[in-house]
Amino acid sequence: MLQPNKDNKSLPNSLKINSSVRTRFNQVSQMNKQMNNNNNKKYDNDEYLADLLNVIKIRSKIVGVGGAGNNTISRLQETDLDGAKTLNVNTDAQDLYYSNSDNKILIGKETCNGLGSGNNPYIGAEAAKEDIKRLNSSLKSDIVFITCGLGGGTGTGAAPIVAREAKRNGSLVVSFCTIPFNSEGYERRSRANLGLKKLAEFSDTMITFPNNNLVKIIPKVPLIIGFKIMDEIIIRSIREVVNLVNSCGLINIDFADVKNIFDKKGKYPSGLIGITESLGEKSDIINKSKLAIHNPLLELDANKIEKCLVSISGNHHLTLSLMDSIVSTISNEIPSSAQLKVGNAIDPELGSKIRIMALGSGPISPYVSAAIDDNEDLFMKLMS
Ligand SMILES: Nc1nc2c(ncn2[C@@H]2O[C@H](COP(=O)(O)OP(=O)(O)OP(=O)(O)O)[C@@H](O)[C@H]2O)c(=O)[nH]1
Ligand SMILES: [Mg+2]
Repeated sequence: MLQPNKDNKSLPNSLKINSSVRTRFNQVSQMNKQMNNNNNKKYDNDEYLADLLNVIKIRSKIVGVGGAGNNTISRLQETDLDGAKTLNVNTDAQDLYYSNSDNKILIGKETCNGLGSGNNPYIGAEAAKEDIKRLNSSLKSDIVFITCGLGGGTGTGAAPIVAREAKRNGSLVVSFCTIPFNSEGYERRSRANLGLKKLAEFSDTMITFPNNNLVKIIPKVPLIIGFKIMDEIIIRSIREVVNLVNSCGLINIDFADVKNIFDKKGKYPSGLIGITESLGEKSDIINKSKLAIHNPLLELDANKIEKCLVSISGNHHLTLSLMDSIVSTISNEIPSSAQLKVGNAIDPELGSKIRIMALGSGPISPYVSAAIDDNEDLFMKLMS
């Protein structure tokens, strides 16, 4: 099979421009009209189609900011991530050196001398501003996923600047961030509150994981293991969303569905994600479907869901009856007025397992609304 050609040899130079997917698609449409008028047979071949697929492919970038963000990206690189480029951004040269990503940017060489921000989000933001041009040009993508741990200096201060630059480039920005454990102290929580507000300003959707929710589920876990589990949850979430986006294209309405969920809505950008796996036994399928829509790590009210995308993956033996159980369980958990779209992917590597991913919009994270409303007391109370 002919593979999409990176050089787009059969397409004019204008299409190689780093423009948004919508612009690229419009350019292709214009070109097609001209080609039809000229009855130009040269373009009716596989080489052209392969190049076309490359041009309209959704470009995804995953950016880790600060120590926690860099860790997440390094571990994401170890998985079979396909179809997205990764970028690590840090003020700390050592952390950045030992991290693993497709590209790296050491921000704030003047401000921080490669030594980190010293827990100061203001310095983190200044460091990002120092390298604003390099950041901006590295972020040119259709979708930018940002990941960081809020509460320190670099992620908290620089991630909002990264999000702002990505938005300036016209990208859809989806931010995955953690809120510190209560035990990390008042200062960290307070910094997280301010950072969350700024990051929300430039994100289309925020997926906010309060670390404390992990304590509620597995109370005896040591801090370091807690961080590792959170990393794993974020990695899975990003990887599954990237896979979903990659299995779509502009010509496939599924990309519009993903965008429909993540596009900014109102004052509080807040999104739901839940991923579960089942071995396919009926009662387990029902439990795992409920768990996906009521992700206990997020504290979001499924009754407020307005739009919901459910992606069900399994091997070739996934039956219609199991699919039906998943969809009817989830339909019963969300308002009848909610828009529900279901996708199905075949993944032979899952063996007998069935993976359920729910994405939703409508419910608002209480952390996001408290931060945006400058209600620090409520933010602190939520964490206690
Ligand atoms: N999931 C996860 N969270 C972490 C990890 N390390 C730290 N965190 C969380 O992320 C928050 C910010 O920590 P870092 O990412 O190390 O801080 P930073 O952004 O590098 O900021 P500075 O080092 O102060 O410049 C912490 O308060 C923790 O809640 C990690 O390895 N995994
Ligand atoms: Mg750091």
